[in-house]
Amino acid sequence: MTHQVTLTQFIIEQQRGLPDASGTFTLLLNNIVTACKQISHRVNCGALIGVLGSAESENIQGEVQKKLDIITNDIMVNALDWSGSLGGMASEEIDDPIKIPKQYPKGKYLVLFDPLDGSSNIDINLTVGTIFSILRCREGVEPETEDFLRKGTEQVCAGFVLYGPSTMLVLTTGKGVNAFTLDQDIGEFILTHCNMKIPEESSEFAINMSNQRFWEPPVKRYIDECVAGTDGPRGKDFNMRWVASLVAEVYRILTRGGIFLYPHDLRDPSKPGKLRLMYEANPMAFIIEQAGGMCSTGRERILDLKPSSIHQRVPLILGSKTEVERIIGYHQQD
Ligand code: FBP
Repeated sequence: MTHQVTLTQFIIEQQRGLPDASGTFTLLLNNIVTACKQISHRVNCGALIGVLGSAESENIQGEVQKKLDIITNDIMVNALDWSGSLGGMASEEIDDPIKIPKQYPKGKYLVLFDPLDGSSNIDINLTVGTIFSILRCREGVEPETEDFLRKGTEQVCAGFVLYGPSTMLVLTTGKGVNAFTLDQDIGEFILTHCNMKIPEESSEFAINMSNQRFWEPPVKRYIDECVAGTDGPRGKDFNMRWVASLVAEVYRILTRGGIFLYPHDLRDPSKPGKLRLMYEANPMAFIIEQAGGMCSTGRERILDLKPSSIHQRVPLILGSKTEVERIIGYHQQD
């Protein structure tokens, strides 16, 4: 029988030999994974346990929260606050950084997360996910908001869990991208996709076409050329997908290439894009770059942006390298 590598074995082997490896990071990751298994179970049971539908509340983004937005946020917080590995947390669903309760020790990491990405898909039984980003922090002090506002290049780990036909974890610690599939029978994530690499070229794009009239000229030009197919300057046909779940779009791009755009939107100058830098764009950018792809606002590399607030929004363009380079080129010519 072939030996199956569990996530725990994979992480311990990756950490072995690192000069400052104390096991704290392994514990933190283990706790995130435990939370995600609980979320996977809730998402899977859906209407059977009454978790679908809206709650009577809005989050900091002014979006109506789903019941599962609140439940999954609580699952993450409760799985992480006691461990002693964290100095603090930040969540899409909570306005300010979440403090570690006084009775627990504070640790050397910060975690930022979107507990349920793509939650508009939950009631129609499509793929959703949890996204997380891990940063180091000053040990033993109460982190201020400023301590969280660090460039994506400073992430020590990023990952997302996909609750789809199977539950999968995609992970990077800066040494490539690996994906693990949850074996529901034994409750373990098993390494199933080693060292994932995004094909450099592709002919598939993902964008919400209903926002077309609000796009800037470089994005409009790129999509117009894709849609023109063999009759246009690209001389080939393109395919389109839009799941409306960032986790699902990124996973598709990791497996067969392509490009995803949630570009700058001229509708509302106070919102430069829809997606959030710190717990959506940054972790995805770390993963995409580690898999050989690119991630940009169209004008700047996502990982080089200096965040101005925890819930900051950014334009997001990610995927196969040559396609992202082309769009950056169109922005430079604009
Ligand atoms: P949430 O975090 O509120 O779920 O929003 C993020 C997101 O769902 C992304 O996963 C997805 O790419 C995008 O919004 C879909 O946006 P739209 O509603 O324009 O299709």
